[in-house]
Amino acid sequence: MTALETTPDGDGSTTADAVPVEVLGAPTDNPDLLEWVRRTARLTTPDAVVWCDGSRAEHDRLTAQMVADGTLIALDPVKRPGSFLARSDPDDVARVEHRTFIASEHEADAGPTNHWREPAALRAELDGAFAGCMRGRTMYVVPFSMGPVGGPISQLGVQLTDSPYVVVSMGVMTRMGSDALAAISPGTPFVPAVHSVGRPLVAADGSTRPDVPWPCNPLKYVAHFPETREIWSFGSGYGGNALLGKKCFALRIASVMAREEGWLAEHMLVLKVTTPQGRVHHVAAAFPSACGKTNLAMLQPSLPGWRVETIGDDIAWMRPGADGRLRAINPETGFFGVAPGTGPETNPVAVEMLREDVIFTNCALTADGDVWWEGLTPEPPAGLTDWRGEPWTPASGRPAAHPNARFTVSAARCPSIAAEFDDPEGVVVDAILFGGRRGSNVPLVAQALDWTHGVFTGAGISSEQTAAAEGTVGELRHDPFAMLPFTGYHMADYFQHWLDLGKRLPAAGLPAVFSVNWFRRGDDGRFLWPGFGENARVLEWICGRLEGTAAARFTPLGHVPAAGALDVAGLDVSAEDLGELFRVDVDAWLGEADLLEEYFATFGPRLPHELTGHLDLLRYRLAGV
Ligand code: OXD
Ligand code: MN
Repeated sequence: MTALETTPDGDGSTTADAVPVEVLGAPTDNPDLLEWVRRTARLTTPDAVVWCDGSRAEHDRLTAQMVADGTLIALDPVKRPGSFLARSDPDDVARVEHRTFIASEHEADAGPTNHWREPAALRAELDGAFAGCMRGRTMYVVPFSMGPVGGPISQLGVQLTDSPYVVVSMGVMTRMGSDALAAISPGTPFVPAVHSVGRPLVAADGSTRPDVPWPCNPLKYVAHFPETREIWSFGSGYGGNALLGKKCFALRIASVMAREEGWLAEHMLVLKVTTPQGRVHHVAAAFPSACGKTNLAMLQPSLPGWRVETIGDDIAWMRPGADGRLRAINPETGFFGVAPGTGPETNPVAVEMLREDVIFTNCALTADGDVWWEGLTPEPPAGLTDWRGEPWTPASGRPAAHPNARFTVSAARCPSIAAEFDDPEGVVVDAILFGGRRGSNVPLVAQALDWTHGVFTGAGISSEQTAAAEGTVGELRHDPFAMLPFTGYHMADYFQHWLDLGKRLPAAGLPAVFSVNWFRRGDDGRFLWPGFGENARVLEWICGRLEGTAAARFTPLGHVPAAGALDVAGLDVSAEDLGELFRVDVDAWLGEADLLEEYFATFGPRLPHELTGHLDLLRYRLAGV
C-alpha cells in the first residue's frame, strides 16, 4: 500500500481544501487510469489516495485499523483465528433494488425490469452527491480482475472507495492488487467503479464530525452506465451495493458486455460432479438470492461413491470455446454467503470453511468472542449479543443474527474447492439448472425438451422472496433466470440473446437444461423433499440423463424421472410425497400460464415469439393431460 497523497499537514487532521490533485509515484503509468483517479479525487476530495497492492500486509493493516476504529470486532484468536465481526447500520442491511439504476441512453434499452435514469440527469445528481463526499477520508484505489488475471474469459476493473471494509472484502472476493494493476496497461479496457459510503467527516465549511462504526447515507445510488461500462455507488457499505465487482460488474455490466460479445454472465453457481465410475460433469445452476446456491455448490452427496466439488456459488461467466461448447469460470475468488441456515446438517463444508480468516457481518456475538446465527446449532449459546449489539435471549422475540447476515471468506478456505477453480479456460458446462423457492406446483426436477424450451423454463422462474434484498419476504415474484435484479439491459433482449446463442452453437454440445425445486410443501406445510445432501439424488438422475441411462417420463413441463428412476433408497420419503413432488396440477398450471402470459406482456414487442410459442405449447400439453 503506497500513500501517494496526504493532506498538506500530513498528520491525519483535515482541511476543507485538502484536495489531492496529483497522483505522482502511482504504481501505474496508464494515463487513462491516472486521469480518472485524479478526476474522481478532485470531485470527492479525500484527504489521501492510497493504491492497494492486495498483499496480506495490507489486509492486516486495514483490519487492525478497523478494529481500532470500531468498524470490526476481532473474534477470539483461538476459536476463530484471523476473523472479524462487522455490524452494519440497521438501515444498510441488503441490496437496495429500488435505488439500483440502469442509465442507458434510451429508456427502452433498460427495459421494464430495471429502474431507468436518463444518463445526463443521473450524472448531474451523482456529481452533487459525490462532491466532497470523501472529505476527511482516504480514497483507496482497488485494481481487480474478475477471473484469473489475463484469462480469456476474465475482465479487469478498478474500484475507488472510501471504505476500508470494502477494500478488505474486495481482496477476498476478487483477484485484487498489483497483478491486476499491472495487467491494466495503457489502452487496456477496465471497468471504472466509484464507491463512497457518502458520509464525509469534514463539512464544506471545514467543521468536522467523528466517524461511526458503519458509515453510510440514507440517500443511496447503485448506478450503472451500460454504454460507457461505468459504475457509481453511493451511500451503502453493504454487499452487492458496495463490493462492485460482484453484482454491479460481474452481472449488470458484464451481461451487457456478454450480449455484445456473444457470451453469458449469469447468476449461477458452478459445480463439478464425479460419478462412482469416475465420469465428470459440470453443472451451472441459477437460483434467486438466498435460495441455497452456496449449499448446493458445496453439497456433500449422501450417495456412496459420488463426489461434488465447488467452482463457484454465485456467478458464472460462460463463453463458447473453439469446440463450440460453453466453458464457465467463476469470476470471483471468495464467497459472500448468507450465514443463517448454514450449519453442520445443511452445509458441513461451509462450517469447516468458516473456521479461519472470515469477515462476518451482522451475525450475533457469543460471550466468548465467537459468532453465532440461527441454524448454526439447534440451541443458541447463552449470553449472546445480537447483530445490533444488544443483549439477546431466545425470549427476545427477534432473530439474533440478521436474516441477511453474511460471511466473506476466500475460496482457498473451501475444503471442496475444485482443482479447476483457477483454470482460466474454465470448465465445459454439461447441464444448466434453473431453480426457485416454490412451495407448490414446480416439480423436484424436470428436463427441458430442448434449448428453446430451456430458455422458456428460465424465463418463467418465479420464487418466494428472501431477505437478500429489500421487499416483502415470502412474496412470489417473477425472477427470470434468477437475473431480475441483475440484467443490465432489456430482459426480452436477454431472452433473445440466450435463444441466439443456442442457434449459434452446435446443438450436440449445448448443455441440457433442467428446472429444480427443493422447496415444495405438502398440504400440511411440510417440505416434501429433505434437500441438502440428498439433492445428490437429483444430480444422479441429471447425470444419468446426460449419459443417456436415466429413464424419464414425459409431462407437460418436460421429462421427469420415470417410476423408480430417482434413487430414493434409504430415504424417509413416502410414495405419496414422491408422487406429490412430481404432480402436475393442471388447473394450477393453467393459472401459472395465465400469470406468465401477463408477465410476458410487460415486455411488449421485444419478447421473442419463441417464448409465447412455448406458452401455447404448454397450454396445449396441459389440455391433453
Ligand atoms: C448475493 C445476492 O449476495 O444474490 O449473492 O444477493
Ligand atoms: Mn447472488
